Amino acid sequence: MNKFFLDLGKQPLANNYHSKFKPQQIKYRLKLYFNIKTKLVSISKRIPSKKMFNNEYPYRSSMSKTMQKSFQKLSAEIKRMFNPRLLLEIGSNDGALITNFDKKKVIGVEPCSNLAKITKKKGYVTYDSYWNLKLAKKLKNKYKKIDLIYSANTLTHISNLNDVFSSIKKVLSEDGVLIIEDPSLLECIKKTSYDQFYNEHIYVFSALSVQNILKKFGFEIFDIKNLSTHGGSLRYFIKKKNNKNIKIKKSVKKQIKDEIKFGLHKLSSYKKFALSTIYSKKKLIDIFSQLKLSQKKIIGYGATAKATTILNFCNLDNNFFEYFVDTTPDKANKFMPGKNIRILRYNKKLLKKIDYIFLGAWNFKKEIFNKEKKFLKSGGRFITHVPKPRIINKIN
Ligand code: JHZ
Repeated sequence: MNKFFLDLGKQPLANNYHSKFKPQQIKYRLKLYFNIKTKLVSISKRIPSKKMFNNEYPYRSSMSKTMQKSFQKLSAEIKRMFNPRLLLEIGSNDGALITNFDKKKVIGVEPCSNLAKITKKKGYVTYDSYWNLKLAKKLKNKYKKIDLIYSANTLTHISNLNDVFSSIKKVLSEDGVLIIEDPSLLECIKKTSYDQFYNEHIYVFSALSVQNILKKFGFEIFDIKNLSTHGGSLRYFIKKKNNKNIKIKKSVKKQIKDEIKFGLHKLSSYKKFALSTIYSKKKLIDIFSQLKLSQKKIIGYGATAKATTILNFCNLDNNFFEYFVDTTPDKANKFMPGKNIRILRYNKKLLKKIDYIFLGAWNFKKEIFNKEKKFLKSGGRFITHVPKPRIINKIN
Protein backbone atom coordinates (compact mmCIF):
# COMPACT_ATOMS: atom_id res chain seq x y z
CA MET A 1 0.00 0.00 0.00
CA ASN A 2 2.98 2.33 0.57
CA LYS A 3 3.99 3.99 -2.69
CA PHE A 4 7.32 5.72 -3.08
CA PHE A 5 7.32 9.29 -4.43
CA LEU A 6 10.47 11.20 -3.42
CA ASP A 7 14.09 10.51 -2.47
CA LEU A 8 15.69 13.33 -0.44
CA GLY A 9 19.08 11.60 -0.48
CA LYS A 10 21.27 10.70 2.43
CA GLN A 11 20.50 12.77 5.49
CA PRO A 12 22.13 13.03 8.93
CA LEU A 13 20.00 13.27 12.07
CA ALA A 14 18.51 16.73 11.78
CA ASN A 15 19.11 17.89 15.34
CA ASN A 16 22.50 16.24 15.76
CA TYR A 17 24.65 19.36 15.93
CA HIS A 18 28.17 18.14 16.61
CA SER A 19 30.83 20.15 18.35
CA LYS A 20 33.72 19.23 16.06
CA PHE A 21 34.24 19.45 12.31
CA LYS A 22 33.44 15.90 11.16
CA PRO A 23 34.29 15.02 7.57
CA GLN A 24 32.48 11.66 7.80
CA GLN A 25 29.03 11.48 9.34
CA ILE A 26 26.39 8.80 9.66
CA LYS A 27 23.57 9.46 7.21
CA TYR A 28 20.36 7.65 6.44
CA ARG A 29 18.49 7.53 3.17
CA LEU A 30 15.38 9.71 3.35
CA LYS A 31 12.64 8.36 1.10
CA LEU A 32 9.02 9.46 1.19
CA TYR A 33 5.99 7.22 0.78
CA PHE A 34 2.25 7.71 0.38
CA ASN A 35 -0.14 5.11 1.71
CA ILE A 36 -2.95 4.70 -0.79
CA LYS A 37 -5.34 3.25 1.79
CA THR A 38 -4.76 5.44 4.85
CA LYS A 39 -3.52 8.55 2.93
CA LEU A 40 -0.66 8.78 5.41
CA VAL A 41 2.64 10.24 4.18
CA SER A 42 5.70 8.84 5.92
CA ILE A 43 9.42 8.28 5.64
CA SER A 44 10.83 4.79 5.17
CA LYS A 45 13.76 4.61 7.56
CA ARG A 46 12.85 4.57 11.27
CA ILE A 47 15.65 5.64 13.59
CA PRO A 48 15.31 4.48 17.23
CA SER A 49 13.85 7.33 19.33
CA LYS A 50 16.70 7.12 21.83
CA LYS A 51 19.17 8.12 19.12
CA MET A 52 17.25 11.31 18.41
CA PHE A 53 15.43 12.33 21.57
CA ASN A 54 17.78 12.13 24.51
CA ASN A 55 19.41 14.38 27.09
CA GLU A 56 21.16 16.40 24.38
CA TYR A 57 18.15 17.42 22.33
CA PRO A 58 18.75 21.09 21.47
CA TYR A 59 15.40 22.30 20.10
CA ARG A 60 13.60 24.68 22.46
CA SER A 61 9.97 25.62 21.75
CA SER A 62 10.22 28.96 23.46
CA MET A 63 13.13 30.29 21.41
CA SER A 64 10.88 32.46 19.24
CA LYS A 65 8.44 35.17 20.25
CA THR A 66 6.00 33.86 17.64
CA MET A 67 5.80 30.44 19.31
CA GLN A 68 5.64 31.91 22.82
CA LYS A 69 2.68 34.04 21.76
CA SER A 70 0.99 31.12 20.00
CA PHE A 71 1.20 28.95 23.14
CA GLN A 72 0.00 31.81 25.37
CA LYS A 73 -2.99 32.42 23.13
CA LEU A 74 -3.85 28.73 23.01
CA SER A 75 -3.55 28.39 26.79
CA ALA A 76 -6.06 31.20 27.28
CA GLU A 77 -8.37 29.55 24.72
CA ILE A 78 -8.13 26.15 26.42
CA LYS A 79 -9.01 27.68 29.79
CA ARG A 80 -11.94 29.56 28.31
CA MET A 81 -13.33 26.77 26.12
CA PHE A 82 -12.64 23.64 28.17
CA ASN A 83 -11.51 24.74 31.64
CA PRO A 84 -9.74 21.39 32.23
CA ARG A 85 -9.28 20.01 35.74
CA LEU A 86 -6.12 18.34 34.55
CA LEU A 87 -4.19 18.86 31.33
CA LEU A 88 -1.51 16.51 30.09
CA GLU A 89 0.99 17.63 27.49
CA ILE A 90 2.82 14.98 25.47
CA GLY A 91 6.18 16.42 24.46
CA SER A 92 6.21 19.42 26.81
CA ASN A 93 9.70 20.49 25.64
CA ASP A 94 10.89 23.49 27.70
CA GLY A 95 7.40 24.31 28.96
CA ALA A 96 6.26 26.89 26.42
CA LEU A 97 2.66 25.72 26.93
CA ILE A 98 2.46 24.20 30.42
CA THR A 99 4.02 27.16 32.19
CA ASN A 100 0.90 29.16 31.26
CA PHE A 101 -1.15 26.90 33.54
CA ASP A 102 -1.57 26.48 37.27
CA LYS A 103 1.05 23.97 38.47
CA LYS A 104 -1.62 21.79 40.09
CA LYS A 105 -3.61 21.52 36.88
CA VAL A 106 -1.00 20.36 34.42
CA ILE A 107 1.40 17.45 33.78
CA GLY A 108 4.20 17.38 31.23
CA VAL A 109 5.70 14.34 29.51
CA GLU A 110 9.09 14.93 27.96
CA PRO A 111 11.65 12.23 27.06
CA CYS A 112 14.57 14.63 26.59
CA SER A 113 15.77 14.95 30.16
CA ASN A 114 17.68 18.20 29.53
CA LEU A 115 14.31 19.79 28.61
CA ALA A 116 12.26 18.02 31.28
CA LYS A 117 14.70 19.42 33.81
CA ILE A 118 13.74 22.99 32.85
CA THR A 119 10.06 22.55 33.74
CA LYS A 120 10.79 20.38 36.78
CA LYS A 121 13.00 23.16 38.12
CA LYS A 122 10.09 25.59 37.76
CA GLY A 123 7.95 23.23 39.86
CA TYR A 124 5.89 21.63 37.09
CA VAL A 125 5.25 17.88 37.31
CA THR A 126 7.14 16.46 34.33
CA TYR A 127 7.54 12.80 33.46
CA ASP A 128 10.92 12.29 31.91
CA SER A 129 9.69 9.53 29.60
CA TYR A 130 8.60 8.52 26.10
CA TRP A 131 4.88 8.44 25.50
CA ASN A 132 3.74 4.81 25.64
CA LEU A 133 1.20 2.42 27.13
CA LYS A 134 3.31 1.73 30.21
CA LEU A 135 3.36 5.43 31.12
CA ALA A 136 -0.33 5.81 30.22
CA LYS A 137 -1.25 3.03 32.67
CA LYS A 138 0.85 4.66 35.38
CA LEU A 139 -0.83 8.04 34.82
CA LYS A 140 -4.29 6.47 34.76
CA ASN A 141 -3.68 4.84 38.15
CA LYS A 142 -2.34 8.00 39.65
CA TYR A 143 -4.62 10.71 38.25
CA LYS A 144 -7.77 8.72 37.33
CA LYS A 145 -9.27 11.47 35.16
CA ILE A 146 -7.36 13.53 32.63
CA ASP A 147 -9.78 15.69 30.70
CA LEU A 148 -7.48 17.42 28.24
CA ILE A 149 -4.48 16.07 26.36
CA TYR A 150 -2.42 18.38 24.18
CA SER A 151 0.48 17.56 21.92
CA ALA A 152 2.24 19.83 19.43
CA ASN A 153 4.88 18.69 16.96
CA THR A 154 5.39 15.44 18.80
CA LEU A 155 3.11 12.67 17.51
CA THR A 156 4.65 12.96 14.03
CA HIS A 157 7.93 11.92 15.68
CA ILE A 158 6.65 8.61 17.09
CA SER A 159 6.77 5.61 14.80
CA ASN A 160 4.13 3.43 16.47
CA LEU A 161 0.88 5.36 16.06
CA ASN A 162 -1.15 2.41 17.36
CA ASP A 163 0.68 2.68 20.65
CA VAL A 164 0.32 6.48 20.66
CA PHE A 165 -3.45 6.49 20.28
CA SER A 166 -4.25 3.45 22.42
CA SER A 167 -2.22 5.09 25.20
CA ILE A 168 -4.16 8.33 24.77
CA LYS A 169 -7.42 6.38 24.81
CA LYS A 170 -6.38 4.76 28.06
CA VAL A 171 -5.95 8.03 29.99
CA LEU A 172 -8.38 10.45 28.40
CA SER A 173 -11.70 10.71 30.25
CA GLU A 174 -14.87 9.81 28.32
CA ASP A 175 -15.84 13.47 27.89
CA GLY A 176 -12.21 14.56 27.46
CA VAL A 177 -10.66 16.45 24.56
CA LEU A 178 -7.46 15.71 22.68
CA ILE A 179 -5.78 18.58 20.82
CA ILE A 180 -2.95 17.83 18.44
CA GLU A 181 -1.01 20.28 16.33
CA ASP A 182 1.45 19.50 13.55
CA PRO A 183 2.68 20.86 10.21
CA SER A 184 -0.01 20.69 7.56
CA LEU A 185 0.75 18.41 4.63
CA LEU A 186 -1.42 20.60 2.40
CA GLU A 187 0.66 23.69 3.20
CA CYS A 188 3.87 21.72 2.82
CA ILE A 189 2.87 20.51 -0.66
CA LYS A 190 1.52 23.93 -1.71
CA LYS A 191 4.78 25.63 -0.68
CA THR A 192 7.09 22.86 -1.91
CA SER A 193 8.58 22.88 1.58
CA TYR A 194 10.18 19.48 1.26
CA ASP A 195 12.31 20.51 4.24
CA GLN A 196 9.44 19.49 6.55
CA PHE A 197 10.77 15.98 5.97
CA TYR A 198 13.71 14.80 8.02
CA ASN A 199 14.49 11.72 10.08
CA GLU A 200 12.58 13.04 13.10
CA HIS A 201 9.43 13.64 11.12
CA ILE A 202 8.25 10.12 10.49
CA TYR A 203 4.92 11.48 9.32
CA VAL A 204 3.55 14.72 7.96
CA PHE A 205 -0.17 14.60 8.68
CA SER A 206 -3.16 15.71 6.66
CA ALA A 207 -6.70 15.86 8.05
CA LEU A 208 -7.45 12.96 5.71
CA SER A 209 -4.83 10.71 7.28
CA VAL A 210 -5.54 11.80 10.86
CA GLN A 211 -9.21 11.04 10.35
CA ASN A 212 -8.37 7.55 9.12
CA ILE A 213 -5.99 6.80 11.98
CA LEU A 214 -8.46 7.99 14.61
CA LYS A 215 -11.34 5.79 13.41
CA LYS A 216 -9.60 2.69 14.70
CA PHE A 217 -9.53 4.06 18.24
CA GLY A 218 -13.07 5.41 18.45
CA PHE A 219 -11.96 9.05 18.19
CA GLU A 220 -13.20 11.73 15.81
CA ILE A 221 -12.13 15.25 14.86
CA PHE A 222 -14.69 17.90 15.84
CA ASP A 223 -12.84 21.06 14.83
CA ILE A 224 -9.77 22.04 12.80
CA LYS A 225 -7.90 25.33 12.89
CA ASN A 226 -5.38 26.44 10.30
CA LEU A 227 -2.39 28.08 11.94
CA SER A 228 0.48 30.02 10.46
CA THR A 229 3.07 28.47 12.80
CA HIS A 230 5.82 26.24 11.38
CA GLY A 231 5.01 27.32 7.85
CA GLY A 232 1.37 26.25 8.17
CA SER A 233 0.06 23.85 10.78
CA LEU A 234 -3.24 22.24 11.63
CA ARG A 235 -4.68 22.12 15.11
CA TYR A 236 -7.05 19.16 15.41
CA PHE A 237 -9.67 19.10 18.19
CA ILE A 238 -10.60 15.48 18.87
CA LYS A 239 -13.17 13.72 21.06
CA LYS A 240 -14.32 10.21 21.76
CA LYS A 241 -17.01 9.17 19.29
CA ASN A 242 -19.40 8.21 22.09
CA ASN A 243 -19.36 11.74 23.42
CA LYS A 244 -22.37 13.31 21.70
CA ASN A 245 -22.26 16.51 23.75
CA ILE A 246 -19.74 18.10 21.43
CA LYS A 247 -20.92 18.93 17.93
CA ILE A 248 -18.72 18.49 14.87
CA LYS A 249 -17.91 21.84 13.27
CA LYS A 250 -18.01 22.71 9.57
CA SER A 251 -14.24 23.31 9.63
CA VAL A 252 -13.64 19.54 9.51
CA LYS A 253 -15.55 19.00 6.27
CA LYS A 254 -13.98 22.13 4.81
CA GLN A 255 -10.41 21.00 5.48
CA ILE A 256 -11.09 17.53 4.04
CA LYS A 257 -12.70 19.14 1.00
CA ASP A 258 -9.70 21.44 0.49
CA GLU A 259 -7.29 18.54 0.77
CA ILE A 260 -9.21 16.45 -1.74
CA LYS A 261 -9.49 19.43 -4.08
CA PHE A 262 -5.72 19.69 -3.98
CA GLY A 263 -5.38 15.95 -4.59
CA LEU A 264 -3.94 14.80 -1.26
CA HIS A 265 -5.87 11.55 -1.67
CA LYS A 266 -4.02 10.44 -4.78
CA LEU A 267 -0.48 9.40 -5.61
CA SER A 268 -0.21 11.57 -8.73
CA SER A 269 -0.24 14.73 -6.57
CA TYR A 270 2.77 13.52 -4.62
CA LYS A 271 4.62 12.68 -7.81
CA LYS A 272 3.96 16.25 -8.93
CA PHE A 273 5.30 17.50 -5.59
CA ALA A 274 8.44 15.40 -6.18
CA LEU A 275 8.99 17.13 -9.53
CA SER A 276 8.48 20.58 -7.95
CA THR A 277 11.00 19.64 -5.26
CA ILE A 278 13.65 18.69 -7.81
CA TYR A 279 13.01 21.93 -9.69
CA SER A 280 13.21 23.92 -6.43
CA LYS A 281 16.55 22.27 -5.63
CA LYS A 282 17.97 23.21 -9.03
CA LYS A 283 16.82 26.84 -8.69
CA LEU A 284 18.25 27.18 -5.18
CA ILE A 285 21.61 25.76 -6.26
CA ASP A 286 21.60 28.23 -9.20
CA ILE A 287 21.03 31.18 -6.84
CA PHE A 288 23.82 30.11 -4.48
CA SER A 289 26.25 29.35 -7.31
CA GLN A 290 25.72 32.74 -8.93
CA LEU A 291 26.14 34.62 -5.66
CA LYS A 292 29.27 32.67 -4.89
CA LEU A 293 30.69 33.46 -8.32
CA SER A 294 30.24 37.14 -7.51
CA GLN A 295 31.96 36.51 -4.18
CA LYS A 296 28.99 37.48 -2.06
CA LYS A 297 29.06 36.74 1.64
CA ILE A 298 26.17 34.50 2.69
CA ILE A 299 25.09 33.31 6.12
CA GLY A 300 22.23 31.10 7.31
CA TYR A 301 19.68 32.43 9.82
CA GLY A 302 18.07 29.78 12.04
CA ALA A 303 19.99 26.51 12.33
CA THR A 304 16.78 24.55 11.87
CA ALA A 305 16.13 20.86 11.38
CA LYS A 306 14.53 21.94 8.10
CA ALA A 307 17.78 23.61 6.99
CA THR A 308 19.61 20.30 7.51
CA THR A 309 17.36 18.71 4.90
CA ILE A 310 17.96 21.55 2.45
CA LEU A 311 21.73 21.68 2.88
CA ASN A 312 22.15 17.95 2.50
CA PHE A 313 19.65 17.55 -0.34
CA CYS A 314 21.07 20.50 -2.31
CA ASN A 315 24.64 19.78 -1.28
CA LEU A 316 25.26 23.30 0.05
CA ASP A 317 28.25 23.28 2.37
CA ASN A 318 30.75 25.60 4.01
CA ASN A 319 31.98 26.74 0.60
CA PHE A 320 28.72 28.65 0.28
CA PHE A 321 28.18 29.83 3.85
CA GLU A 322 30.28 31.91 6.21
CA TYR A 323 28.26 30.54 9.16
CA PHE A 324 24.75 30.10 10.53
CA VAL A 325 23.36 32.24 13.35
CA ASP A 326 20.87 30.95 15.91
CA THR A 327 19.57 32.08 19.30
CA THR A 328 19.45 28.57 20.82
CA PRO A 329 22.18 28.19 23.46
CA ASP A 330 22.72 24.48 22.78
CA LYS A 331 23.32 25.02 19.05
CA ALA A 332 26.03 27.66 19.56
CA ASN A 333 29.55 26.83 18.41
CA LYS A 334 28.42 23.59 16.85
CA PHE A 335 28.14 22.57 13.20
CA MET A 336 25.19 22.07 10.85
CA PRO A 337 24.62 18.31 10.62
CA GLY A 338 26.21 16.72 7.57
CA LYS A 339 27.63 19.93 6.14
CA ASN A 340 30.09 21.25 8.71
CA ILE A 341 28.92 24.85 8.63
CA ARG A 342 29.64 26.55 11.93
CA ILE A 343 26.73 27.87 14.02
CA LEU A 344 27.30 31.04 16.04
CA ARG A 345 25.08 32.33 18.82
CA TYR A 346 23.00 35.12 17.32
CA ASN A 347 24.33 38.61 17.76
CA LYS A 348 23.51 41.56 15.52
CA LYS A 349 27.17 42.19 14.80
CA LEU A 350 27.34 38.87 12.95
CA LEU A 351 25.18 40.39 10.23
CA LYS A 352 27.65 43.16 9.47
CA LYS A 353 29.53 42.88 6.18
CA ILE A 354 27.13 40.13 5.10
CA ASP A 355 25.42 40.43 1.70
CA TYR A 356 22.84 37.64 1.85
CA ILE A 357 21.00 35.77 4.56
CA PHE A 358 19.50 32.38 3.83
CA LEU A 359 16.31 31.89 5.85
CA GLY A 360 16.79 28.53 7.56
CA ALA A 361 13.85 29.54 9.75
CA TRP A 362 11.67 30.80 6.86
CA ASN A 363 8.63 30.00 8.97
CA PHE A 364 9.60 32.94 11.21
CA LYS A 365 10.15 35.30 8.29
CA LYS A 366 7.92 38.00 9.75
CA GLU A 367 9.59 37.93 13.16
CA ILE A 368 13.07 37.88 11.61
CA PHE A 369 12.35 40.70 9.12
CA ASN A 370 11.02 42.83 11.96
CA LYS A 371 14.23 42.23 13.86
CA GLU A 372 16.52 42.79 10.89
CA LYS A 373 15.03 45.90 9.26
CA LYS A 374 18.43 47.54 9.43
CA PHE A 375 20.06 44.75 7.44
CA LEU A 376 17.53 45.20 4.62
CA LYS A 377 17.80 48.99 4.73
CA SER A 378 21.55 48.82 4.39
CA GLY A 379 21.23 46.79 1.19
CA GLY A 380 21.28 43.27 2.64
CA ARG A 381 19.14 40.63 0.98
CA PHE A 382 17.42 37.43 2.09
CA ILE A 383 17.29 34.12 0.24
CA THR A 384 14.43 31.71 0.71
CA HIS A 385 13.28 28.56 -1.03
CA VAL A 386 9.58 28.81 -0.15
CA PRO A 387 7.26 28.88 -1.93
CA LYS A 388 9.88 29.26 -4.65
CA PRO A 389 13.64 29.87 -4.47
CA ARG A 390 14.19 33.62 -4.70
CA ILE A 391 15.98 36.65 -3.34
CA ILE A 392 13.97 39.03 -1.19
CA ASN A 393 14.91 42.69 -1.00
CA LYS A 394 11.97 44.12 0.91
CA ILE A 395 9.73 43.37 3.85
CA ASN A 396 6.58 41.33 2.96
P1 JHZ B 1 12.02 25.93 13.97
C1 JHZ B 1 11.99 21.77 15.06
O1 JHZ B 1 12.25 21.99 13.70
C2 JHZ B 1 12.28 20.35 15.39
P2 JHZ B 1 13.05 23.27 13.21
C3 JHZ B 1 11.12 19.50 15.68
N1 JHZ B 1 11.40 18.18 15.20
C4 JHZ B 1 9.86 19.93 15.04
O2 JHZ B 1 8.98 19.15 14.82
C5 JHZ B 1 9.69 21.34 14.68
O3 JHZ B 1 10.64 22.12 15.31
C6 JHZ B 1 8.34 21.85 15.01
C7 JHZ B 1 16.08 29.93 15.65
N2 JHZ B 1 15.67 31.33 15.61
O4 JHZ B 1 11.03 26.20 15.01
C8 JHZ B 1 15.59 29.16 16.84
C9 JHZ B 1 16.65 32.33 15.66
O5 JHZ B 1 17.85 32.01 15.76
O6 JHZ B 1 11.75 26.49 12.65
C10 JHZ B 1 15.51 27.75 16.30
O7 JHZ B 1 16.76 27.11 16.41
N3 JHZ B 1 16.26 33.62 15.61
C11 JHZ B 1 10.87 19.47 17.13
O8 JHZ B 1 14.39 23.25 13.81
C12 JHZ B 1 15.20 27.96 14.82
O9 JHZ B 1 15.59 29.27 14.51
C13 JHZ B 1 14.97 34.00 15.49
O10 JHZ B 1 14.68 35.20 15.43
O11 JHZ B 1 12.95 23.29 11.74
C14 JHZ B 1 13.75 27.78 14.49
O12 JHZ B 1 13.45 26.44 14.46
C15 JHZ B 1 13.98 32.98 15.40
C16 JHZ B 1 12.53 33.36 15.24
C17 JHZ B 1 14.37 31.65 15.46
O13 JHZ B 1 12.12 24.38 13.91
